Order: sequence, then C-alpha cells, then structure tokens
Amino acid sequence: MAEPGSTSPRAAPSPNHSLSPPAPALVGTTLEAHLIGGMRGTPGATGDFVSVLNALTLGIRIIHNRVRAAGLAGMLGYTGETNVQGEEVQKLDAFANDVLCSVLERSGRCALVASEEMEQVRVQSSSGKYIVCFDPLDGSSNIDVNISIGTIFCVLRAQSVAGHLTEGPLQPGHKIVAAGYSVYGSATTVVLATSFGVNCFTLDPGVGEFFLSHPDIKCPERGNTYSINEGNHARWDDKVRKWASWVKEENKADGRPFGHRYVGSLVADAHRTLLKGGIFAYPADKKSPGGKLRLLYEANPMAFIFQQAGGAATNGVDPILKVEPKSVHDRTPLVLGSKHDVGVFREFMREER
Ligand code: AFP
Repeated sequence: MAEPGSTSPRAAPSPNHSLSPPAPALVGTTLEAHLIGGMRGTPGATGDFVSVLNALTLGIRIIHNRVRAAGLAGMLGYTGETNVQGEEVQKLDAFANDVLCSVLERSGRCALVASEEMEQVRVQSSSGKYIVCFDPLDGSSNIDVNISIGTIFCVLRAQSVAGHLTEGPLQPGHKIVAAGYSVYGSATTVVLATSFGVNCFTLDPGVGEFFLSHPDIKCPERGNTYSINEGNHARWDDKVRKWASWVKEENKADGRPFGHRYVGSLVADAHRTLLKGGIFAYPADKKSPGGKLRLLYEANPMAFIFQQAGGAATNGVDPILKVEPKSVHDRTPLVLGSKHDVGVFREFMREER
C-alpha cells in the first residue's frame, strides 16, 4: 500500500478511464417516465393526474391491440345499434368505449367521463379529481378500408363542493389540463399536450411501451397544405368558397397553390397538419349549419394541442378554446393548423380579403 503523501504509479487515475464516454442510452424515455419527470417538483402533485393519463394510455394500448387484429377477430362491421349522433355503431367503437370507461374507472381518479358513444355522462368515482372527455374511435367509417383511425381525449378538473360536482364536462377548452390523441396507423402513436409541452410517443409493439419519438413538437408557423372535404363545396357559404379558391390560385411568392390532403379521420388529418404545417378545415355548411365535429371530445382537445404547439384553432369567429359548451354533444365548425394559415382563413371570414 502506498504511504500517505507518496505518489504510486498504480494510484494515478488512468486518462483512459477518466475520459470514457457515457454508455449509450439503449432504452428511450417511456411515456410514464416522461409524465413522472414532468410532475416531479410540481407543488401539490399527488400522482392522480399521472394515474389518469396512465389509465388512458393503457386503454389506447388495448384498443391498438384489437384494431391490429380487427379483421382476424371479426371486429369489423356494424353492431346494428345507432349512437346518440344517429350513426351506426361499429363493433370497434363499442369495444373502445368500454375499454376507456373500464380503465378510467379502475384508476379511481376519474369523477366522470363523457364519450361520443354515450348519450349521458357516466359517473366513475365520487373521489375522482378529473373528468375525461373522449372520442373512443375517431374516423370509424375508415375502419373497414384499413385507413388510420384514432382515439381523442382531454382531461378537465372536476370541481366539487361537499362531495357535489360544481363543474362537470361543460367547461370551455381553455380549462383543459391535458389533451391528446392516438393514431392507429403504420405505427401507433400518442401525441400528448400538457403544460410541459407537446410530445409524441411511438408504441414499440414488441415490449408494449410508448417511447418518446418526437419531443417538443412545434407546429410550423405556416405551411402549404390544406385539408378539407372538397365534396362539400356546393354547401359552403361564399366566404369559405372564396378562401378555397384562394388556396388553389397560383402565386409562387406565398407558396400557392397549396397541396390538398384529406383522409377523413380527424386524427390523421390533424396529425399531418401538426407536424408539417398548413390548415385543416371542417367549416359549417348547408348540411351541418352548426359544424359537423364535436366540441368537447374532438375540437377542444385538438385546439388545446395546437395552441400548446404554437398553432391555432378557430370556429371561424372565435378561438375554439373560448367557446362555452351548452351540451355534451355540441358540434362546432373547426379550423386548425399553422398560426399564419388559420389567420388568413379568419381574414376571409371577416371579409378582409
Ligand atoms: P366517422 O368517425 O364517422 O368516420 O367521422 C369522422 C369525423 O368525425 C372526423 O374524424 C373527420 O374529420 C370527419 O368526420 C370527416 O367527415 P366527412 O366524411 O364529412 O368529410
């Protein structure tokens, strides 16, 4: 052993050891680790919020599993029932709804849920601090033709006084505390917006975990793609038609004509718009004077996500997040996307162009 003060050649640190690089990260950030990391240090955090989001992502993994096997498992086709919107309920819609209700109930943290597939809100847990609104399977008319579909959700706070809820799901979107959607596409992904930003996680089906794949998403300031059901042209008012002609005009200076992309699943059309920029529009028309899409579980979650990512969402007059809902199944016109492109749409609606 070397004496104190002496320098033994063996005791000297090897330059090779002290400079060795950190081991490469073999395992990415899971969705759960991301949530726990985000909540760490948040004053008053009890874990209930993370539990609700974990329950939702468990539900999404179960739905993913069934969607992937739908053809084999005989889950395609209709149940023969109609939902509250008067549309035929497909087997997968019913399954997805039951799964989400069940995982949220088991979490014990959810006071009530509102779903596209249920006429009334469903009470879950009297001690729950959160309300979840969801469209369990968006784009369901695309199931039978193997096109991307998804699940849309938002989380609100349940305010209660002496055990009685004072605020149910009829809250404007600016009160949302988290929102997200999954896309069951070529991969299954979840985009999640919280006060920690907007992040996208991709499911590794081999291990059944979502891993962070697109951190800190920002919607491009402007784009050159528009997404609208052009088949509704004859039903739009003149202002929308004028805008739809404008995006198709040739003008190299501002990137026109825009390219056109329209899947007919909000999750798919919104996801492309979020990542690549541009504009998605489902305006009011003669067939749907109040708009077609639902405020609480389609427009509000998407509007919250786009706003958190630096984009915008409007009903043509007001920001979506300011709209006061009157009933659980309210419909609304919805225009969302890059801030600049949504701004131009608003100018057409105000007849400033
Ligand atoms: P389905 O769930 O009935 O397929 O409706 C999907 C949707 O609500 C939304 O995801 C689409 O953006 C929109 O409807 C498509 O509507 P159109 O078929 O009228 O274009």
